[in-house]
Amino acid sequence: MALPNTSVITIERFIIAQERQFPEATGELSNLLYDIALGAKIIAAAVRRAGILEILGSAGAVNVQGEEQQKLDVFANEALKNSMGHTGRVAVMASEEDEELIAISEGTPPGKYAVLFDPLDGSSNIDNNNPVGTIFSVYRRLSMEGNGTLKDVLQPGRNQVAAGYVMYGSSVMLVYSTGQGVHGFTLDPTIGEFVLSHPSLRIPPVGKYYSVNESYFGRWSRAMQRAVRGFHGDFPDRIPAKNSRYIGALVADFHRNLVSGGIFLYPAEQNRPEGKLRLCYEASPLAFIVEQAGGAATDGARRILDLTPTWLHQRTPLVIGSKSDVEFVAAVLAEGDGLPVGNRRSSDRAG
Ligand code: FDP
Repeated sequence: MALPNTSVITIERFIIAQERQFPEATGELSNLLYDIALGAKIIAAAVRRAGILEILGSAGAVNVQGEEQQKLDVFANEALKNSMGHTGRVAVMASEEDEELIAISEGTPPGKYAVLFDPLDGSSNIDNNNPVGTIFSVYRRLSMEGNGTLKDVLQPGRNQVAAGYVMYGSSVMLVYSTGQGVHGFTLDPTIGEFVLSHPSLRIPPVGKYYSVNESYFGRWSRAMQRAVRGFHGDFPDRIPAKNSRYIGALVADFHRNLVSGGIFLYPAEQNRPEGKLRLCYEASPLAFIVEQAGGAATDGARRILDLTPTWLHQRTPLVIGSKSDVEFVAAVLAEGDGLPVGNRRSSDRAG
């Protein structure tokens, strides 16, 4: 039997090595990232049990310890709050699951970071055993003392000092950036550690895939319809045709496109004029990651990282992924709604 490699680079070792490049660093951010990794492991363990709990659920919504089963997104939210709230590294938190700001635990001295998170993104996938994720975003606080305030969390995405996501898929991966490239770690369940598996990720400039919920096609602007027709191969002189992939879980769709090259879109549509995704919890952190990997993210026109949120749960249209693909969408949208949707290929017309 082959023995495991004893020189693996764990996330802790990697974070510490990165920190050493900055002699002025206090280690607080490193520890905060490690707190988040711990929260992710706790969530990962619960996600793995979710399928079986669902099956055993017919015996009643009570687990083996006789405790009432908690919904997984509520559990994930609590796990992250608990992994960060008592450490003295955080001044304030905000979660997609909470209407208001989350104050740090009483008796804990406030730290210098503000953390925002979407604890379980794509949670509707849980029932089908499909991947889900956690997304997080870290800012240095702006307020000077006491507990953090709204001003600390409503910062433009370009101010992030770190961002990342965890994907609970066939394996569990944590991908993060502190502004020095994007690095991916895979949870080795045998040792319970995230180990470096994808150092210095770069997204290809032109992607293989496009990911969008096309059932909304008829509710998009004509310009957006034209852009997506470009991905079908309707404008080969402007953009090569792509393959379609849509899981419907942002982290999983984003991760595939980051690694293999591609573009994810969640445009505005008639029923959701501001799109669906949240600027603070989804768009901004993933925009930080994608830019660090050489890609781009816009709301169709404006760079996501330049948008300053005015409230915690603000939504935004999102176009994110390989740089030239994102630029193609921006160029087509800039042409406006006046042009016809597209030149349908003769093969389409015949049908
Ligand atoms: P979900 O509603 O399952 O939580 O942010 C929410 C999100 O999933 C994203 O993960 C996903 O990309 C998107 O919504 C899917 O929305 P549609 O079902 O409208 O395509």
